[in-house]
Amino acid sequence: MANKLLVPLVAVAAVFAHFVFRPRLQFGDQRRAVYNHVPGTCRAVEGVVHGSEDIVRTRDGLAFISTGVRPAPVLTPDPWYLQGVGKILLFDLKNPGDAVRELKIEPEGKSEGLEPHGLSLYENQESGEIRLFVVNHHKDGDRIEIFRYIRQSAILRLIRSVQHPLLYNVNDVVAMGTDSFYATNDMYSVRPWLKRLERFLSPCWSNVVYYNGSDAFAAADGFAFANGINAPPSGNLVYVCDTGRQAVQVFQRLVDNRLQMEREIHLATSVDNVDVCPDTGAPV
Ligand SMILES: [Ca+2]
Repeated sequence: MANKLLVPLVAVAAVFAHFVFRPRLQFGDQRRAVYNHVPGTCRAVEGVVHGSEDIVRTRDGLAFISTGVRPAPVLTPDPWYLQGVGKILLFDLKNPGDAVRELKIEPEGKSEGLEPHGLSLYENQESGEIRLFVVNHHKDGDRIEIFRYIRQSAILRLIRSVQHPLLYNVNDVVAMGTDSFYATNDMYSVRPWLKRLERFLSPCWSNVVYYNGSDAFAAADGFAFANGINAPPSGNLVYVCDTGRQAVQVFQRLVDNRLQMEREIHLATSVDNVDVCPDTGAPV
């Protein structure tokens, strides 16, 4: 009798474990496929002490680097990374032998509490203006900092700081104009223990928010973990990396700036940031 009961109990436990643990297993890359890429000769760039979460570069080869972001509370914090100080660094790809340099932020004092995560550039072809959009996990809440880069003095001058109730767990940003952008909220929960539960159960409550310069709304939702976001120069598509689904999702940008799913590119690995090929506009 006991054996007869054991069989259905094991079957039920197996189904339960499959649905409960699968999202966590996928996110942790335990089923990952490994591909061998040969990008060419690599060397470490001096001056980036605590790693980098994102890098963006101008058409003429200036790379802006975010460093000092702390590990998410759902991960086991590494004491080394907890010592990091938030900075924006600059690396000139035309002078690759040089080390990075830290960019000064104006007005003075605005660099306090900076914990930069995702980055995006907006380059005005006519005026030459370069704007850097920075996801900042400020101690008083997430925000998007919009800086103007002053090339002559290598300064980032703060133009505006965008806070909105819909920007609460921001991971990455893509500039669509001088003051407009899409941003990903990688999770819905804000409290650390709820984040752990959400990461574990993966209920797909993550979303993408559009900010039009004065207000924001959810442009797309239902992501397991919306991470990197980018757009081709044409601006008619938006690419979103869903780390939980291990895929890049391609969206059509509608006239009201909401996003409509066009296709999904499965990559069999936990995708983070996405770049854009400057020649073709394709995600890379
Ligand atoms: Ca990211």
